Amino acid sequence: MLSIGIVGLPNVGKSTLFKALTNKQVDIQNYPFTTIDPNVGVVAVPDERVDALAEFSKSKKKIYTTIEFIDIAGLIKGASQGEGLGNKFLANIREVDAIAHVVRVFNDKNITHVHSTIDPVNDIEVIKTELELADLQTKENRETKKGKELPQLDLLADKKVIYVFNASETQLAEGWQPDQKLLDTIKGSDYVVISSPLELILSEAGEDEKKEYLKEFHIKESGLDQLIKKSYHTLGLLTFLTTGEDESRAWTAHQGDLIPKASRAIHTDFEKLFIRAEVINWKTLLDNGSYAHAREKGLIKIVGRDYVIQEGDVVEIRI
Ligand SMILES: Nc1nc2c(ncn2[C@@H]2O[C@H](COP(=O)(O)OP(=O)(O)OP(=O)(O)O)[C@@H](O)[C@H]2O)c(=O)[nH]1
Ligand SMILES: [Mg+2]
Repeated sequence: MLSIGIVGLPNVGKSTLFKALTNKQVDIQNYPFTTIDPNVGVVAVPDERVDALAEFSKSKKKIYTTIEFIDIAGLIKGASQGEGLGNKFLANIREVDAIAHVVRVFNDKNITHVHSTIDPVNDIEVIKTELELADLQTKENRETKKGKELPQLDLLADKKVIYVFNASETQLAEGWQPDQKLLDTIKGSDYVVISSPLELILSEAGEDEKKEYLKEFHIKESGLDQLIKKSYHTLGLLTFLTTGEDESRAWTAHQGDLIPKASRAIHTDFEKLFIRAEVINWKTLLDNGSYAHAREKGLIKIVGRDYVIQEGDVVEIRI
């Protein structure tokens, strides 16, 4: 399962975002270091293709892909020397696939900022330095344990980062975007601009209500949807699908994966046992009303082991 660790300074809205993403009850307070023990939650990735295919096949079950989010304690300058809560919590995100770095953009004098001023560039540098220092410790620890069989080092600085700029609702409605200095600081990483309290509202709203809010704030999709898309993009992932009477289901693969490798997601033996597959784009299948129609028109491809899986493919694997 894809996992994402949420990091940032204390009191920047990490847990508010986590709660909006996972709908879990967590402690959100207006003081630094509210979160001590990490919060862990799993979210089903909303996917309209699964819904449409389930209807098409009259599937008994719909199964989405999932993402795990881990919300840890805030980090401050000197955490690696034990400042604040130290950085021992970083161990909880050592194995994540990507880091969501929450950066405070909203200005609210009632909410304490540990540096007293809103300075996203500086805040990002502080966190990056702490992650690097934590990596140094990891390396040193390995040196002292030399001779022992150690698994490959999971270094935080090597992980892909998605920046989450937490803006106020007003900034969001006014179309806030990072300025050039900030863009230079994040060096081409993917980013999203959200308002975490608004995300909380969206996560609790019904479908119609949600649409109203999105319109009001001039945003195309919720922060969750944006964050998922950026995560897939950052990590070079794609989604393919299977459908039938039992279930319609989304699966994750890497861009460029050959179909036998991608089919490991369905069953680890499939990579070895794969013979051929029938493949059709989900939309093409739906537009043609039935497998039979699509087949008559020659729209279902029969592919071998050398086929590169594509976003939105509906596959039926023969083993
Ligand atoms: N005005 C405003 N307040 C916010 C926003 N996001 C979070 N807050 C408030 O900021 C405070 C801290 O939010 P949390 O989500 O607990 O922050 P955190 O980053 O998890 O903090 P720690 O766990 O202490 O590191 C709470 O009082 C939130 O209600 C925002 O976008 N605007
Ligand atoms: Mg928190």
